[in-house]
Amino acid sequence: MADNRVIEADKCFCLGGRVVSAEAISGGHINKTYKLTAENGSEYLLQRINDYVFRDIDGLMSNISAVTEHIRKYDSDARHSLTIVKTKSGKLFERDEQGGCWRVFRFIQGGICLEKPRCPDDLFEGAAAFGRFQRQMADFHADTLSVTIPDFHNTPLRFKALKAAVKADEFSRLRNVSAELDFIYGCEELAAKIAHMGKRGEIPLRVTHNDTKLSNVMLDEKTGRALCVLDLDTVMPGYSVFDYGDAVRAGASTQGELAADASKARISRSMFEALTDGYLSECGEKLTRAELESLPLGAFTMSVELGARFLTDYLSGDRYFCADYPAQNLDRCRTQLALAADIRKHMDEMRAYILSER
Ligand code: GN1
Ligand code: MG
Repeated sequence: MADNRVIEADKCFCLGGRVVSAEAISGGHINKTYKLTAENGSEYLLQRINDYVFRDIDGLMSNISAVTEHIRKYDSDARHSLTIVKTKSGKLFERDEQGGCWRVFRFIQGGICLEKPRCPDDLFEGAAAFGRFQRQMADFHADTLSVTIPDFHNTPLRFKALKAAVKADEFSRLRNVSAELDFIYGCEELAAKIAHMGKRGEIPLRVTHNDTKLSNVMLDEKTGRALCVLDLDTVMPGYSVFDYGDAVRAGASTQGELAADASKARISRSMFEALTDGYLSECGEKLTRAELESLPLGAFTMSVELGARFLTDYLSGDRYFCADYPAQNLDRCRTQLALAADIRKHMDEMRAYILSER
């Protein structure tokens, strides 16, 4: 099935009759998405999965199937979890003649996804959805999941990759980045702490989402309440502090990832509090004391780690994160580092808030 033949999805998938309309949906950077309407009025999301980023599509789809079925044991509302529509031969996805991988989900009615919070309540709801996910998955054996991107949040390895890119300096960009490198290298020990705690078993390996930004949550368009979490491709074994930390990094900053003035990125107190309240209202009781105490460090680590990833990509010629102009990944890096510096200053206060509220 080539992209221009998506209406033929009815040949492979169990849909409500013929496809009568197909519309491309923009937004995602990784997969291609179309909304389909079938003859009987049922609506679906058809996606072509990016098999350059995700090498093990069988493992990825089995993960999503296992996780969504597990969630439905606790909450059978069809709007509260993604539902895979299988192929006519009972498979979770279909491979076309060109090797492209396709899958279908039921379309969730009356939902919206926000790129930015309109108010702190939106962040509360978004974080509550990820907290609920954490709570519902707490009794699921994380080690039965496939690892869809190996070493995704292995911070020490991200530092190693940066050092290799510095050494190679393939594009002679090193001369522009000395301040950024000094900052990142100065964070190395602190940013590796969670990885070490995990290795020593001081925090548990759990089922984590790994891409906990607000736009990956569907909210009810009328009530603004969270319906379900989306983009389950990076669901893998991981640490809750990174899910929380990535949500803070992405959602509670005063600046977006591409700030006009990167040096101005700060943590917003009101956004941080709303996000923390939302997340912990759902899973606070499931987290251990060590996890709760490490949440601010998770936010710091995610900012530094992503800063290091952007810088690595800048030095390596923008191979991973698409760049609209040559220094875009350097600008993205600078925003993350300014945010990391501000989080580091406020970690004690953040910890006090987290612990006093519970
Ligand atoms: C990538 O493409 P998107 O927005 O889903 C990246 C995340 C980063 C994010 C930063 C698989 O996510 O880790 O936090 O960009 N995802 C992958 O914008 O690398
Ligand atoms: Mg994603």
